[in-house]
Amino acid sequence: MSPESGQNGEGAPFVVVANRLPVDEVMTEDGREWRQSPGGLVTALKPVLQSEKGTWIGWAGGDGEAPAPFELDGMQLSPVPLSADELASYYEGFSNATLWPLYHDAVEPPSYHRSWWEAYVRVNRRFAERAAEVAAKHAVVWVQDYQLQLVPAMLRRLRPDVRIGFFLHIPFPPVELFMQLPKRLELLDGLLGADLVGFQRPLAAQNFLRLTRHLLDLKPRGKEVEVGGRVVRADAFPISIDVAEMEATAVSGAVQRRAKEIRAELGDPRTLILGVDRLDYTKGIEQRLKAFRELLAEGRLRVPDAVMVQVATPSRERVEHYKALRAAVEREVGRINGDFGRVGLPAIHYLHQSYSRAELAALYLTADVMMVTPLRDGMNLVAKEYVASRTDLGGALVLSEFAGAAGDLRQAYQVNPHDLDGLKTTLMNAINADTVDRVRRMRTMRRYLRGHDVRHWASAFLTALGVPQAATAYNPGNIETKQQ
Ligand code: GDG
Repeated sequence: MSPESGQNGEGAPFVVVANRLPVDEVMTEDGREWRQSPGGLVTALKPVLQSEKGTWIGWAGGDGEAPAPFELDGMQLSPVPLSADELASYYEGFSNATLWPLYHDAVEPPSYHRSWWEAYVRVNRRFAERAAEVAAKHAVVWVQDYQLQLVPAMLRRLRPDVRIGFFLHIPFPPVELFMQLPKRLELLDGLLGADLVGFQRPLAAQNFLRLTRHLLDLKPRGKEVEVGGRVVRADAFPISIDVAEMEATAVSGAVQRRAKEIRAELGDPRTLILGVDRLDYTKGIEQRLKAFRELLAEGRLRVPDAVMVQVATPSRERVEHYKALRAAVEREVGRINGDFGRVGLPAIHYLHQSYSRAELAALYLTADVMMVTPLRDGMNLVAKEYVASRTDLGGALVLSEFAGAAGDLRQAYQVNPHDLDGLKTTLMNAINADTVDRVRRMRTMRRYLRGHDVRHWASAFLTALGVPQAATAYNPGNIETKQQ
């Protein structure tokens, strides 16, 4: 066993296993150093990692050899290597061109290749073996997301003493779709290695339990199913964001000033419509653009009164469907600006770039209407960030009913993004809503979010997994839930 080994009473009592480590390597004057990457997951897990001296296992970026284990801000980080071939087959291939489309209602056709599957098994085994090495006796291991669905069963075979949780950040498909997978039995078996399988929405947990009946003839009861003499529990734990951090960013003087500046730079429009997404075919960017174009064509919206900003963060650029999506979106943006823009006054500002958290917050603050229109989305954190940033109770959220977030943000202007006329009407309703209605909706959603932030999510999951320390690490009494 390696020096990291915990089987003899040393090692980590709490282990997170995720495709990515929560760090980025940056160049500084003194050379390279690691910085914590932004994002809710690390914010949520850090308190337990710190208080439990826990270890996070994941890929550190880059191909070839992985860096040696290191510590960052009280978190032990254990990098797993991925070769260039594995990045293409395990990550871009099986994870992002097979599982990702299939789990999102097959909105693009999934591709099946045996070599991708072989790489997926190999990489999952590597992660499971590392977890088996670093986990202390009776440790709690929390595995994250669709890239690592085989890890729970692999780890259980290596270390039957540990408690295993798994959380799926994306939707879990209905039985009929899952059945397409050539390796459906192996994947289901992988997940059933966990003691607790967490999903974003209750429907996903139900899909999973139904699948155990359909494929394995098991007899799920309520939220539990017995398999091999063990009980596996499946339940919903809707993820959230660091609400306090988002609020603090939004109220800072610099962000407030930047929000005004952006508005002025856009020509002080009466209505500013915003979209912020990874450039992904699940996000419904094309539907949103089409709705905007038709409203301009019908004269229901006019440039420069109304302006749209679409941030489309570069994503998975080597995967074919993503290349095709980029071409389609850019063609549509070009068409809209060609038809409706004026010199110095484009109808839509399209930004295929990554921005700082502060710049995103400034955009949220100045947007009159935020459009979040995915065709299918596990949760959608952008919707929650927009609501959290609006401490002024301004703005309106148009939200697809196919985003997990629709179950939490019920007062949003909800919409079926496939129904173009409905999308246009809802967008106009959001634009023209009276202030009293908009404020009432925003206040209710903000109140909900404040009581359900990302720490609440982690604490709920770990408590259900039977980790009593979770409650102490989060000290919920200290989390501010003041109403606003
Ligand atoms: C998956 C599931 C689920 C975006 N552009 C920039 C930037 N972002 C940030 C957003 C937000 C995050 O990325 C995107 O999160 P989403 O939830 O919206 O979507 P996915 O990336 O698809 O996430 C999703 C999530 O996992 C968590 O479980 O909600 O359903 O698909 O935080 O703000 N951040 C910065 N610059 C950008 O340009 N800094």
